[in-house]
Amino acid sequence: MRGSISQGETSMVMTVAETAPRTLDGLPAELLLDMYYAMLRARRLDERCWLLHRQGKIAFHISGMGHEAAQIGIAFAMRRGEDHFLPYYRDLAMVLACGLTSLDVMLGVFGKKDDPSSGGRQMPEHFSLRSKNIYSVSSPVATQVPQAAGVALAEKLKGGDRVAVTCLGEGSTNQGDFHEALTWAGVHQLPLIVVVENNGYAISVPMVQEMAILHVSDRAGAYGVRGVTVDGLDPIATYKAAKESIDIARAGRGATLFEVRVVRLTPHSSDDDDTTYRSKEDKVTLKASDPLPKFREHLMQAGILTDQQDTEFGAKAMAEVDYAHQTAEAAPYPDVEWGAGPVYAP
Ligand SMILES: Cc1ncc(C[n+]2csc(CCOP(=O)(O)OP(=O)(O)O)c2C)c(N)n1
Ligand SMILES: [Mg+2]
Repeated sequence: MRGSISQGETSMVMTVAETAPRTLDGLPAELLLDMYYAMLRARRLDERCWLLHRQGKIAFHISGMGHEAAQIGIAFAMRRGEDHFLPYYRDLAMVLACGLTSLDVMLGVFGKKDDPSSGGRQMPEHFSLRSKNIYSVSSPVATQVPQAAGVALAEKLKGGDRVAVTCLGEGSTNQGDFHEALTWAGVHQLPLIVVVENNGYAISVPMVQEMAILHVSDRAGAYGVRGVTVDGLDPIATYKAAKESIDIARAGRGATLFEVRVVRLTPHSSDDDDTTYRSKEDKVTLKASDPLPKFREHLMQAGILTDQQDTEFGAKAMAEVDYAHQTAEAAPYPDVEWGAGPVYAP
């Protein structure tokens, strides 16, 4: 497709890419396209994991669908691979953006020997990658929050300028670990961002039965840290708010309790049946909240993403997922003795 200048005047012909706006909402088009691709890639990998589970090829999967906009907004505001990141099980898009490859994730999902997170010892979605400062997920929820406070305190004592970012669900904020960590974050003004991915459910328990406040971030004042709530379905708003919080932490001005309002588009895990506690109407509303098509539409309307580019992105993401799936499926399992060994010690 060409601009309005006659095609004969080749020296003056401009492509759509050249005439397309180079910024949107104050952010460069290249950044926004990278963010969109990162969301798309995570979604395709996530969908493949569900298929593999339904085919009986993998034992378990926890999905991040509906959380991608929030996770990518935050990840892109970090110094990815350098800042400390202590994820939770739903952070697929974020660990991919911070340095795990699709193949790394698939090796973990299949429990194969070359899984970089644990050599097949941990459950799927117990991500880690030492070389990119991604710390191992532990199954007991919220344990990563005091660990992140400890990492942030160590960074501060060493005089470094890296921040620690950790994520958990809103239901998990009722664990004692969360309160202990936030208390430390306030007392020591730690370079820490505690991200609460609030999807309104803790497995089958709705938020009204989890806490008697509207926003998790309302708790921030009690710890002496900043509290922020952002629309986590909007990657641009999340990116901007995360950047501000990270800049403040990096400058030594303290921690933020950073709540993103998201949706969980799937059941809690591959072992859950959400039709027992979510209505059909609820599911329809959920689908309409999906952040991926919303962001695609936003970029297309602004002339930043074209149909052709979207098709290319889709094909690229599928090729990566196909490769990761096929390679991981064919890869060897660990020896039984190795698989039964500890996670942290070799
Ligand atoms: C200490 C502990 N208690 C209970 C569980 C079982 N469990 C796993 S996930 C989960 C729900 C967590 O909900 P939320 O924090 O809102 O995160 P979401 O799954 O919605 O992202 C529970 C209760 C656990 N893993 N650890
Ligand atoms: Mg939740």
